[in-house]
Amino acid sequence: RFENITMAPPDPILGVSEAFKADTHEMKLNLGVGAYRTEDLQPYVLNVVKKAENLMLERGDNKEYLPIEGLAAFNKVTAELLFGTDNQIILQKKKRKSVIDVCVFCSLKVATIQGLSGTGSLRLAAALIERYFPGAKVLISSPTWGNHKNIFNDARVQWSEYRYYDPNTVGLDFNGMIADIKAAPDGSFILLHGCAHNPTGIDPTPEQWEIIADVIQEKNHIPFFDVAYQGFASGSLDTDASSVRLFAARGMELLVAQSYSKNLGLYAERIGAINVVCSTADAATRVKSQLKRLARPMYSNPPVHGARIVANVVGNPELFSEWKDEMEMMAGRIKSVRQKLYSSLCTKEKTGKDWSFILKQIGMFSFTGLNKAQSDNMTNKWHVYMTKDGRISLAGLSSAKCEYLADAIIDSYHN
Ligand code: PLP
Ligand code: TYF
Repeated sequence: RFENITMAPPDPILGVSEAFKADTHEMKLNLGVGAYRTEDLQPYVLNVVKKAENLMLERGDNKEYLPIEGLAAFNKVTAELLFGTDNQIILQKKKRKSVIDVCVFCSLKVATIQGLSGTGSLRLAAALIERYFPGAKVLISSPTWGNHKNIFNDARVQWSEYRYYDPNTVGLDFNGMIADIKAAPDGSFILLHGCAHNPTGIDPTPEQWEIIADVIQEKNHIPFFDVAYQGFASGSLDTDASSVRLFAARGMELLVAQSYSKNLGLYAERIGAINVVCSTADAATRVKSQLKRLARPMYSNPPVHGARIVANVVGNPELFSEWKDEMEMMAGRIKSVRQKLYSSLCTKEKTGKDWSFILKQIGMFSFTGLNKAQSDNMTNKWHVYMTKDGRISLAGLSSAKCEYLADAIIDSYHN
């Protein structure tokens, strides 16, 4: 009976926005959810998105169902964006059929299907693991994006954590990470944030990625990338995909979930993809058929609008180049408030505390090192809304509010 159902806890990230809305203080600041804001702290719709939508209207695109695997033009460009257009694993071999060259899609070594953004794509991959790798374990970083645990719990996939964050240095615990990946049962799935680690903003260096790949290969593990911020870490789409490409270049099998929520600002369109890189094109065809089989009873087929936007932007050289400019602008704004926050902290801090970790972190977030009580002080006293793990979203900060935020952080630290 429904009467017996208890209250579910609120989402620790999305719940912050609810509390923010209810606050009437004039200085209130929402640094909870990772969503890009303009300098006026307003949501931002990219110009290239508006242009793509206009094109779609002009063409009179219809609203017919998509196939289970999603929009073909989207799947093609999304894999290209991730792996690079000239990557061997996605180059379509041409087979001669009669007099016409026919592109044979099944010659790809990667099975790509459109997913319900990053979350839905991760969930589909989790379902694949649950069905075809019974008993396999997924290793996730400590800490990680909170929803990872929910996703694997609901898919009934076992997970455990590998060390990642070192509170003493507010940096990467690389030795701990490597030791834990080594200690995991052979053939485990290792969940890695492709770039701009959420929540810490701390990424391995290219040299460290090589070592991570070595260990994963030695242990016969399967890397499972979550790429939610391609373009948002460095401002360059290619640079931010280099971790994934490094693994792919070694000929490893891998899973990669992609999201366009952040880099194209398509949060509510729910557009992303799951890519499964296999060792043969044959295996990729079979995996794809199974992904479709998993998707069918879950949601039948994915939504078309966001997929068309991505296909139009990434697939059109002019819009693609404009997108890169806009992304650089967004990443640049975040970098500039990061710098300003750092300078304000250094000027105001009287104890000589070293704040340089803030500059070393990348992407939308900064992990401040504030504990739960200090984070509560930020919210209760200063009306700064953030997650209780000490993460702040710099995408929700304006340069006008950096000084205020620095006061709040310093007060909370010494609280
Ligand atoms: N993975 C990470 C690490 C994230 O930070 C997010 C949130 O942006 C996602 C996945 C998925 O987000 P979405 O479902 O909106 O694509
Ligand atoms: O970490 C964040 O803020 C983003 C947005 O259930 C998000 O990843 C947060 C929670 C959630 C979905 C997206």
